[in-house]
Amino acid sequence: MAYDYSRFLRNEKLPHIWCPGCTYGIVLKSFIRAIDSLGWDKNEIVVASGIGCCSRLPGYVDFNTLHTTHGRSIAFATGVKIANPKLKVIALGGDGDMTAIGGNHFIHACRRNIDITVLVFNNNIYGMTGAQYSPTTPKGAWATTAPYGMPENNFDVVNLAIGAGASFVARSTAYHATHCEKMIKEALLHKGLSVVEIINACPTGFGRKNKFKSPTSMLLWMKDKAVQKAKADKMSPEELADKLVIGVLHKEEKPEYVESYDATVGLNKGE
Ligand SMILES: Cc1ncc(C[n+]2csc(CCOP(=O)(O)OP(=O)(O)O)c2C)c(N)n1
Ligand code: SF4
Repeated sequence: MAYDYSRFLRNEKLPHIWCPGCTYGIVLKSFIRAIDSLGWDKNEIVVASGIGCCSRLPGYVDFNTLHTTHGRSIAFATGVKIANPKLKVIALGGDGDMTAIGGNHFIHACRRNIDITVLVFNNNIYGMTGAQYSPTTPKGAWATTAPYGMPENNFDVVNLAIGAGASFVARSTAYHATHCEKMIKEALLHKGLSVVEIINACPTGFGRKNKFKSPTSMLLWMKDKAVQKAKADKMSPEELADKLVIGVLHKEEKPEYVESYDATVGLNKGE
Protein backbone atom coordinates (compact mmCIF):
# COMPACT_ATOMS: atom_id res chain seq x y z
CA MET A 1 0.00 0.00 0.00
CA ALA A 2 1.29 3.49 -0.83
CA TYR A 3 2.61 5.52 2.08
CA ASP A 4 -0.04 7.94 3.34
CA TYR A 5 1.66 11.35 3.63
CA SER A 6 -1.67 13.14 4.01
CA ARG A 7 -1.76 12.31 7.75
CA PHE A 8 1.08 14.81 8.22
CA LEU A 9 0.11 17.44 5.68
CA ARG A 10 -2.17 20.45 5.70
CA ASN A 11 -3.86 19.11 2.61
CA GLU A 12 -5.88 22.27 2.13
CA LYS A 13 -2.59 24.12 1.41
CA LEU A 14 -1.80 21.90 -1.59
CA PRO A 15 -0.81 22.01 -4.40
CA HIS A 16 2.55 23.34 -3.34
CA ILE A 17 4.29 26.28 -5.03
CA TRP A 18 7.63 24.60 -5.82
CA CYS A 19 8.77 24.54 -9.47
CA PRO A 20 8.60 21.33 -11.51
CA GLY A 21 11.85 19.43 -10.90
CA CYS A 22 12.59 21.16 -7.57
CA THR A 23 13.68 18.58 -5.00
CA TYR A 24 12.02 20.16 -1.98
CA GLY A 25 9.06 17.81 -2.41
CA ILE A 26 11.37 14.79 -2.16
CA VAL A 27 13.01 15.97 1.05
CA LEU A 28 9.66 16.99 2.52
CA LYS A 29 8.66 13.34 2.17
CA SER A 30 11.93 12.14 3.76
CA PHE A 31 11.28 14.55 6.63
CA ILE A 32 7.74 13.26 7.18
CA ARG A 33 8.81 9.59 7.08
CA ALA A 34 11.61 10.29 9.59
CA ILE A 35 9.19 11.86 12.05
CA ASP A 36 6.56 9.17 11.49
CA SER A 37 9.11 6.43 12.19
CA LEU A 38 9.71 7.91 15.64
CA GLY A 39 6.03 7.75 16.56
CA TRP A 40 6.10 11.18 18.15
CA ASP A 41 2.91 13.05 18.97
CA LYS A 42 2.37 15.81 16.39
CA ASN A 43 1.64 18.25 19.19
CA GLU A 44 5.12 17.93 20.69
CA ILE A 45 6.83 18.85 17.42
CA VAL A 46 7.72 22.43 16.50
CA VAL A 47 9.11 23.32 13.08
CA ALA A 48 10.51 26.83 12.52
CA SER A 49 11.62 28.19 9.17
CA GLY A 50 12.96 31.48 7.87
CA ILE A 51 12.04 32.76 4.40
CA GLY A 52 12.86 31.10 1.10
CA CYS A 53 11.53 28.35 -1.15
CA CYS A 54 12.44 25.69 1.40
CA SER A 55 10.81 27.72 4.11
CA ARG A 56 7.45 26.96 2.51
CA LEU A 57 7.83 23.50 4.06
CA PRO A 58 6.38 24.36 7.49
CA GLY A 59 3.31 25.71 5.74
CA TYR A 60 2.57 22.23 4.40
CA VAL A 61 3.23 20.05 7.47
CA ASP A 62 0.66 19.59 10.20
CA PHE A 63 2.88 20.21 13.24
CA ASN A 64 3.27 23.33 15.36
CA THR A 65 4.94 25.59 12.81
CA LEU A 66 6.55 29.01 12.71
CA HIS A 67 7.25 30.80 9.44
CA THR A 68 9.58 33.47 10.78
CA THR A 69 11.81 36.15 9.23
CA HIS A 70 14.71 35.46 6.86
CA GLY A 71 17.64 33.88 8.70
CA ARG A 72 15.96 33.79 12.09
CA SER A 73 14.52 30.28 12.37
CA ILE A 74 17.21 29.21 14.85
CA ALA A 75 16.60 32.26 17.03
CA PHE A 76 12.87 31.44 17.22
CA ALA A 77 13.59 27.73 17.73
CA THR A 78 16.00 28.57 20.57
CA GLY A 79 13.31 30.62 22.30
CA VAL A 80 10.77 27.81 21.96
CA LYS A 81 13.20 25.18 23.31
CA ILE A 82 14.18 27.30 26.30
CA ALA A 83 10.54 28.07 27.10
CA ASN A 84 9.52 24.40 26.90
CA PRO A 85 12.44 21.94 26.75
CA LYS A 86 10.04 18.99 26.39
CA LEU A 87 9.20 20.01 22.83
CA LYS A 88 11.00 18.46 19.86
CA VAL A 89 12.24 21.54 18.02
CA ILE A 90 13.42 21.65 14.41
CA ALA A 91 14.79 24.73 12.63
CA LEU A 92 15.12 24.61 8.87
CA GLY A 93 16.28 26.89 6.12
CA GLY A 94 18.09 27.25 2.84
CA ASP A 95 21.80 27.87 2.43
CA GLY A 96 21.12 31.60 2.22
CA ASP A 97 18.92 31.55 5.27
CA MET A 98 21.31 29.48 7.41
CA THR A 99 24.78 30.54 6.27
CA ALA A 100 24.37 34.15 5.11
CA ILE A 101 21.83 36.29 6.97
CA GLY A 102 21.38 33.59 9.64
CA GLY A 103 25.02 32.56 9.79
CA ASN A 104 25.59 33.95 13.26
CA HIS A 105 22.54 32.20 14.67
CA PHE A 106 23.81 29.00 13.08
CA ILE A 107 27.33 29.07 14.52
CA HIS A 108 26.22 30.17 17.98
CA ALA A 109 23.54 27.49 18.22
CA CYS A 110 26.28 24.98 17.35
CA ARG A 111 28.56 26.51 19.98
CA ARG A 112 25.85 26.33 22.64
CA ASN A 113 24.88 22.77 21.75
CA ILE A 114 21.19 23.46 22.35
CA ASP A 115 18.99 20.42 21.75
CA ILE A 116 17.43 21.39 18.44
CA THR A 117 17.76 19.84 14.99
CA VAL A 118 18.86 22.15 12.20
CA LEU A 119 18.15 21.13 8.61
CA VAL A 120 20.15 23.10 6.04
CA PHE A 121 18.66 22.65 2.58
CA ASN A 122 21.61 23.49 0.38
CA ASN A 123 20.77 24.19 -3.27
CA ASN A 124 23.83 26.48 -3.65
CA ILE A 125 21.75 29.55 -4.52
CA TYR A 126 19.04 31.96 -3.33
CA GLY A 127 16.17 30.19 -5.06
CA MET A 128 13.22 32.33 -4.06
CA THR A 129 14.61 35.73 -4.97
CA GLY A 130 16.06 34.87 -8.38
CA ALA A 131 19.37 33.01 -8.15
CA GLN A 132 21.68 35.37 -6.31
CA TYR A 133 24.81 33.64 -5.00
CA SER A 134 24.97 32.41 -1.42
CA PRO A 135 27.94 31.46 0.79
CA THR A 136 27.69 27.89 -0.54
CA THR A 137 27.68 28.75 -4.26
CA PRO A 138 30.73 26.94 -5.65
CA LYS A 139 33.61 29.08 -6.86
CA GLY A 140 33.19 29.81 -10.56
CA ALA A 141 29.47 28.97 -10.68
CA TRP A 142 27.03 31.34 -12.35
CA ALA A 143 24.53 33.39 -10.34
CA THR A 144 22.60 36.55 -11.22
CA THR A 145 24.94 38.40 -8.86
CA ALA A 146 27.98 36.57 -10.28
CA PRO A 147 27.42 36.77 -14.05
CA TYR A 148 31.14 36.13 -14.71
CA GLY A 149 31.31 33.28 -12.19
CA MET A 150 31.33 33.26 -8.39
CA PRO A 151 34.61 34.88 -7.35
CA GLU A 152 34.47 33.93 -3.64
CA ASN A 153 35.41 30.78 -1.74
CA ASN A 154 32.41 28.86 -0.48
CA PHE A 155 31.48 27.46 2.93
CA ASP A 156 31.39 23.75 3.58
CA VAL A 157 28.30 23.53 5.83
CA VAL A 158 29.46 20.32 7.53
CA ASN A 159 32.90 21.68 8.41
CA LEU A 160 31.34 24.95 9.54
CA ALA A 161 28.99 23.11 11.92
CA ILE A 162 31.72 20.84 13.30
CA GLY A 163 34.10 23.77 13.76
CA ALA A 164 31.44 25.76 15.58
CA GLY A 165 30.77 22.92 18.04
CA ALA A 166 27.69 21.01 16.85
CA SER A 167 27.58 17.59 18.50
CA PHE A 168 25.92 15.76 15.57
CA VAL A 169 26.58 16.58 11.93
CA ALA A 170 25.40 14.60 8.91
CA ARG A 171 24.97 15.09 5.19
CA SER A 172 22.63 13.59 2.64
CA THR A 173 21.09 14.52 -0.69
CA ALA A 174 17.66 14.65 -2.27
CA TYR A 175 18.72 11.84 -4.61
CA HIS A 176 19.36 9.59 -1.58
CA ALA A 177 15.84 9.99 -0.21
CA THR A 178 15.86 6.96 2.08
CA HIS A 179 19.33 7.79 3.38
CA CYS A 180 18.14 11.35 3.94
CA GLU A 181 15.23 10.05 6.02
CA LYS A 182 17.69 8.02 8.11
CA MET A 183 20.00 11.01 8.68
CA ILE A 184 17.08 13.19 9.77
CA LYS A 185 15.86 10.47 12.12
CA GLU A 186 19.30 10.07 13.72
CA ALA A 187 19.60 13.83 14.09
CA LEU A 188 16.20 14.03 15.77
CA LEU A 189 17.20 11.32 18.24
CA HIS A 190 20.46 13.06 19.16
CA LYS A 191 20.61 15.09 22.37
CA GLY A 192 22.30 18.40 21.56
CA LEU A 193 22.60 20.50 18.43
CA SER A 194 22.22 18.28 15.40
CA VAL A 195 22.75 19.48 11.85
CA VAL A 196 21.85 17.73 8.62
CA GLU A 197 23.03 19.33 5.40
CA ILE A 198 20.71 18.14 2.63
CA ILE A 199 21.96 18.79 -0.90
CA ASN A 200 19.07 19.95 -3.07
CA ALA A 201 18.46 20.87 -6.68
CA CYS A 202 17.14 24.24 -7.78
CA PRO A 203 16.77 23.62 -11.51
CA THR A 204 15.11 27.00 -12.08
CA GLY A 205 17.71 29.17 -10.38
CA PHE A 206 20.95 27.18 -10.35
CA GLY A 207 20.56 24.36 -12.83
CA ARG A 208 19.67 26.12 -16.06
CA LYS A 209 22.62 28.51 -16.02
CA ASN A 210 25.12 26.04 -14.65
CA LYS A 211 25.07 23.55 -17.49
CA PHE A 212 22.55 21.13 -16.02
CA LYS A 213 20.38 20.15 -18.96
CA SER A 214 17.45 18.96 -16.84
CA PRO A 215 16.34 18.43 -13.24
CA THR A 216 17.21 14.76 -13.71
CA SER A 217 20.80 15.65 -14.53
CA MET A 218 21.02 17.46 -11.19
CA LEU A 219 19.89 14.33 -9.37
CA LEU A 220 22.39 12.24 -11.32
CA TRP A 221 25.09 14.74 -10.35
CA MET A 222 24.23 14.08 -6.67
CA LYS A 223 24.35 10.34 -7.30
CA ASP A 224 27.77 10.50 -8.96
CA LYS A 225 29.29 12.92 -6.48
CA ALA A 226 28.17 11.21 -3.25
CA VAL A 227 30.32 8.70 -1.38
CA GLN A 228 29.12 6.95 1.76
CA LYS A 229 31.24 7.70 4.84
CA ALA A 230 32.37 4.08 5.28
CA LYS A 231 33.73 4.01 1.73
CA ALA A 232 35.20 7.51 2.01
CA ASP A 233 37.20 6.45 5.07
CA LYS A 234 39.18 4.10 2.82
CA MET A 235 39.81 6.70 0.10
CA SER A 236 42.75 9.11 -0.23
CA PRO A 237 42.30 12.90 -0.06
CA GLU A 238 43.07 13.01 -3.81
CA GLU A 239 40.31 10.49 -4.56
CA LEU A 240 37.89 12.46 -2.41
CA ALA A 241 38.78 15.87 -3.84
CA ASP A 242 35.73 16.13 -6.06
CA LYS A 243 33.38 14.02 -3.96
CA LEU A 244 30.63 14.70 -1.46
CA VAL A 245 30.82 12.50 1.62
CA ILE A 246 27.40 11.55 2.96
CA GLY A 247 26.43 9.95 6.26
CA VAL A 248 26.98 10.79 9.92
CA LEU A 249 30.21 12.80 9.81
CA HIS A 250 30.52 13.82 13.44
CA LYS A 251 28.91 12.65 16.66
CA GLU A 252 29.87 13.30 20.27
CA GLU A 253 28.18 13.53 23.66
CA LYS A 254 28.58 16.82 25.45
CA PRO A 255 26.53 19.01 27.83
CA GLU A 256 23.33 20.37 26.35
CA TYR A 257 22.66 24.11 26.59
CA VAL A 258 19.27 24.26 28.35
CA GLU A 259 20.38 21.75 30.99
CA SER A 260 23.70 23.56 31.48
CA TYR A 261 21.89 26.89 31.68
CA ASP A 262 19.44 25.62 34.29
CA ALA A 263 22.22 24.01 36.30
CA THR A 264 24.38 27.15 36.23
CA VAL A 265 21.57 29.55 37.06
CA GLY A 266 20.17 27.17 39.71
CA LEU A 267 23.63 26.80 41.25
CA ASN A 268 24.21 30.52 41.40
CA LYS A 269 20.79 31.06 42.91
CA GLY A 270 21.69 28.47 45.54
CA GLU A 271 19.01 25.94 44.41
C1 LIG B 1 15.63 40.51 6.00
C2 LIG B 1 15.38 39.97 4.62
N1 LIG B 1 16.33 40.10 3.68
C3 LIG B 1 16.14 39.60 2.44
C4 LIG B 1 14.97 38.96 2.15
C5 LIG B 1 14.75 38.44 0.75
N2 LIG B 1 14.90 37.01 0.66
C6 LIG B 1 13.85 36.18 0.77
S1 LIG B 1 14.26 34.58 0.57
C7 LIG B 1 15.89 35.00 0.31
C8 LIG B 1 16.95 33.97 -0.01
C9 LIG B 1 16.45 32.59 -0.10
O1 LIG B 1 17.51 31.70 -0.35
P1 LIG B 1 17.75 30.44 0.55
O2 LIG B 1 17.70 30.79 1.99
O3 LIG B 1 19.00 29.77 0.10
O4 LIG B 1 16.47 29.52 0.28
P2 LIG B 1 15.87 28.92 -1.07
O5 LIG B 1 14.92 29.94 -1.60
O6 LIG B 1 17.00 28.63 -2.00
O7 LIG B 1 15.17 27.70 -0.59
C10 LIG B 1 16.08 36.38 0.40
C11 LIG B 1 17.38 37.04 0.21
C12 LIG B 1 13.99 38.84 3.16
N3 LIG B 1 12.84 38.19 2.96
N4 LIG B 1 14.22 39.35 4.38
S1 SF4 C 1 13.22 28.60 -7.49
FE1 SF4 C 1 14.52 26.80 -7.22
S2 SF4 C 1 14.39 26.30 -5.03
FE2 SF4 C 1 12.68 27.66 -5.52
S3 SF4 C 1 10.95 26.27 -5.97
FE3 SF4 C 1 11.95 26.79 -7.92
S4 SF4 C 1 13.43 25.12 -8.26
FE4 SF4 C 1 12.84 25.06 -6.09
